[in-house]
Amino acid sequence: MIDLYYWPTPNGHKVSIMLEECGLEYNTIPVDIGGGDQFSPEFLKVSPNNRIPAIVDRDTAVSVFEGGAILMYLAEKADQLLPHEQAAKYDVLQWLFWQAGGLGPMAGQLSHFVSYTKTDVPYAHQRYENEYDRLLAVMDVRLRNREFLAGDYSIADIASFPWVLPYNRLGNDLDRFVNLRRWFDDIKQRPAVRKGIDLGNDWTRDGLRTDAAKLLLFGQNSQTVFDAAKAAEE
Ligand SMILES: N[C@@H](CCC(=O)N[C@@H](CS)C(=O)NCC(=O)O)C(=O)O
Repeated sequence: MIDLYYWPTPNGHKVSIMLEECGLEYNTIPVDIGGGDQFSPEFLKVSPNNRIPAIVDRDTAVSVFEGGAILMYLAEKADQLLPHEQAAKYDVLQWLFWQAGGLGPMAGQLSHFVSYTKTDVPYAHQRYENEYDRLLAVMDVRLRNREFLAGDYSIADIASFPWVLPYNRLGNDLDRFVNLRRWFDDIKQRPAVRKGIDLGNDWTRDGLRTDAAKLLLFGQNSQTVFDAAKAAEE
C-alpha cells in the first residue's frame, strides 16, 4: 500500500496517473498547499522541500519525494513503464529528467506569471511563454516519427502530460504542433490518465488563487524553511 501525499496540481497528477496506470493500491493524503499543510512536521519528514508530491511505501517503509524519483520508484515496484534494457531505459530517463528540469519548471513559472501575479510583468511573462513554446516544439519534433517520447508509453510521457494539459490557460495552442496534438489526444483518453487527473478535482478549486494562499505560496524564503524545521523539532 502506498501513501500518496497529494494536491490536484500538475506535479501531483504525475503520480496519481502513475498509480492508476500501474494498478497499485494507494491511500491519498491531501496536502492543501494553499492552506499551509506543506509545512506540517509530519509532511516535512517525507518531503523536506515542502512540496507535493511525495509517497511512503508502507510495504517497504521507503519514502520518496520529487515526482521523477517517485515515478522511477513506482515503475520499479510495479515493473511497468520503464524498460530494463540499458539503452531503452536511459532513453526514457533522459526525457524524464528533461521534464523535471525543463518543461515542469518553465511551465510552472509561466503559470505563475499568467495566473498568479497581480501586476503584469511583461519581460518575465514573455520569457517563460517563449520557453514553454520552445519546449512544446521540442516534443513535437521528437514525436514526428514515434508514438511516444521514448519507446513504448512510459514514465517520460506520464511526467510530461500534466504540463502540456494546461496549454490553453498558459496561452498556447496545440493545433500548431501536429505530432504533439496526436500524442496529447491519445494519452488524454487513457482511462488511468482520466482517473489520475480527476483525483481531488472536487476539492476546493480556487484554493490557490486567494490572497492568503498566494502570500503563503509565493512569500516563501529561507526563514520559512527555518521556521518549519524548528516547528518540526518541537
Ligand atoms: N520538482 C518537484 C516540484 C514539486 C512542486 O513544485 N510542487 C508544488 C505543487 S505543483 C508544491 O508543492 N507547491 C507548494 C508550495 O509552493 O509551497 C516535483 O516534480 O515533484
